[in-house]
Amino acid sequence: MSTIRHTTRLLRGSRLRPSSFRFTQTRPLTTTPKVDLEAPTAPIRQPPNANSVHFPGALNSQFTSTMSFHAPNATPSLPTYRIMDTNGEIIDTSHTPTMDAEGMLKMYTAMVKTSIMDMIMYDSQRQGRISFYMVSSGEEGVAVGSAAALNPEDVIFSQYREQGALMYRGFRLDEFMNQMFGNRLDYGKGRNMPIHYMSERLNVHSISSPLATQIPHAVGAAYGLKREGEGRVVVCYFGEGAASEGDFHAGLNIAATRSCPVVFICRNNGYAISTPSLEQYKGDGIASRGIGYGIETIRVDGNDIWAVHEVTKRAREIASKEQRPVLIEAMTYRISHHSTSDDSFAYRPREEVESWKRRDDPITRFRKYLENKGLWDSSKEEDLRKTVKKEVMNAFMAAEKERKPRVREMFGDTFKEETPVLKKQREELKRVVAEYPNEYDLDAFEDGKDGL
Ligand SMILES: Cc1ncc(C[n+]2csc(CCOP(=O)(O)OP(=O)(O)O)c2C)c(N)n1
Ligand SMILES: [Mg+2]
Repeated sequence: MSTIRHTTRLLRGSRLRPSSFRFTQTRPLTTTPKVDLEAPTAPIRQPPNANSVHFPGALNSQFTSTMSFHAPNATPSLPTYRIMDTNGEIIDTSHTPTMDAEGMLKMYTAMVKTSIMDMIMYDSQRQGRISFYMVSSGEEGVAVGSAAALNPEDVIFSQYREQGALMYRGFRLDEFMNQMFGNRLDYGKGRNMPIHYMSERLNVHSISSPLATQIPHAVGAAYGLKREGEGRVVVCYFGEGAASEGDFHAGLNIAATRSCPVVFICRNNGYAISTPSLEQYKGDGIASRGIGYGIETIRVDGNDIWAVHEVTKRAREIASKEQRPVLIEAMTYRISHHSTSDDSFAYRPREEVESWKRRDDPITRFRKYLENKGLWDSSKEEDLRKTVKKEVMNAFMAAEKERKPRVREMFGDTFKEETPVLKKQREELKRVVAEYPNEYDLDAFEDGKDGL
């Protein structure tokens, strides 16, 4: 107890001055940080004859003389929130969406554009024109519905299957393509595999291959935004498989204990490559873990774009106004193979995939809603698809023709200035290239061999 009080005094005394912290946020701190350290002020005591627990680690538990282990299957599963059924009909009219037609069509266009880009890029990998791709088919409702509920200043950290969120935010097709071809216009300077997008302009951090590493990064950024005090929030996407990583647990616990304004969005799409969700965990999905960490949590039908939109909007409001984290578990289905390196029919029946595609595709569901409203029809659909295909192909061909970044770029950006060791390695490469010109054709790279 005395340790708690002593620590509290220490923290109060320091007031955590902004100058003692360094953040990766681009904006300087202009306002007094509004950080509530939430240290307990009163000593925690066990009053005589108390009927509830007052141990420092659990404050609201009643004593009982009935011995009962809490069996997970005795607790009802968390419900799944839904607004619109698979026919595009609103189930409960008290939740009728209020978005204007322009907003709805913007969401629909982003979904269709994402799915067309996915098809073309998947095929192009099969033709050997890009090295890798990941399709988000079946999950466009989660990415687009959530992105549409955010403010543009909110910061996004994503896993790799949320291209719909980028598309909605305004990441252009040429930007997608430049990254996938790793050409000289790629913001990542060709250093990453395809689909590792980033956009400083749109407040989207770089995707990173090792699973779940974005979660603690997102929480740290959210803590930075809390100190900035302007109400921006972080949105962090991840899959249910990534939630098995230690980073998930560390990230959620830090977010809860430090009250960080972050909305966690878990896409539970049924699989982590070949591992079905139900082999990945024994509990009630990912949502039950949020509650375990003391985080307000909701489970939502991820194929219902309106439900995703509404819960994200509310979650954003909680995170921003009340400065604490929220977890959304969006239930969906991965229609695509995991990636171009996977053949999912080796571990799941083709009929299962076909049935989801036919029964509950988020694009079809939203299209039915728009048609019911008189906002969409098959001729509009045909026009949109034709236009988007052309746009994707134009961006594709332009990016494919671009030169690759200068070869020396691969030595840059790890250190502020080139270190003697890196300089030696670069000069050695230059020497090898000059000695074996037939082995190293650098014509496809900007400035050719002089780019070293
Ligand atoms: C730390 C780490 N372990 C393993 C992998 C290999 N890996 C890539 S994606 C993936 C499955 C992730 O599943 P999930 O989080 O559910 O996302 P989904 O692919 O279903 O969208 C695995 C195991 C990795 N990239 N990083
Ligand atoms: Mg998954």
